[in-house]
Amino acid sequence: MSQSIANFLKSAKQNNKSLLAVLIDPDKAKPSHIQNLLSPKNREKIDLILVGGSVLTSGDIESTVREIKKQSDLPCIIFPGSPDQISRDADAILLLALVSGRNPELLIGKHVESALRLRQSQLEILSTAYILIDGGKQTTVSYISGTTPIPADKPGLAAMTALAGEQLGKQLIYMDAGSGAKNPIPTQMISAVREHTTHPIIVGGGIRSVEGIHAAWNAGADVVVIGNRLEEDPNFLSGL
Ligand code: 1GP
Repeated sequence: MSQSIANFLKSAKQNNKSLLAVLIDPDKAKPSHIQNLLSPKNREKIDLILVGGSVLTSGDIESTVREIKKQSDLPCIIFPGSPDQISRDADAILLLALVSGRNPELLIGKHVESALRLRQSQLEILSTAYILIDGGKQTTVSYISGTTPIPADKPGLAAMTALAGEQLGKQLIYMDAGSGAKNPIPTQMISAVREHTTHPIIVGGGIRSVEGIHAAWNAGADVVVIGNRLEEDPNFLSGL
């Protein structure tokens, strides 16, 4: 794609266009599976592809990105669970600072480890304030990160955290209930964050219905991320 992902997000925002992202987990990403997720009908509805996982057991990021690129020309953004999840074939990477947590490794330590490799990759870097919200059960990301998510009934805390992220210079806000969350992020919380930042807001975790996608968009999300639900039913987006 010729324009940068940052500009793509900015112009979608200016044109009030809500975006849909699909999360592809390299552990589950056989070529046939990617083909199902990125069927021509789904590609009409999908604006962005995120790829990555909190922990990879069998999959690898390089071959997954290559396969995604073989099958579609949608923008492909790495959503890394660790510093080794870098592929120069992707279009960009979310450089996540886990600002809802107080784990220094995920605020600066891992970033130092990956700084040189990232520069060499020449990937577009999207500096992101990553905010975990309690989704009703412990998710892999909260367990692995050793951090406590923000309680779902504290919208003010989420808003202050997002604002602090913006003041620290982050370009994007990612509010995540974690993959497979029992409950999606409450719309009141998305709205509270929306009131405090003009930066693009990505929302994901536990969204399992088309109504849930619209609810998050209407509350102020610029990008909604769907992972598990589309894996279970590749036709899920037909109702969107
Ligand atoms: C997790 O937002 C993503 O970061 C996707 O979550 O798999 O629950 O849709 P789900």
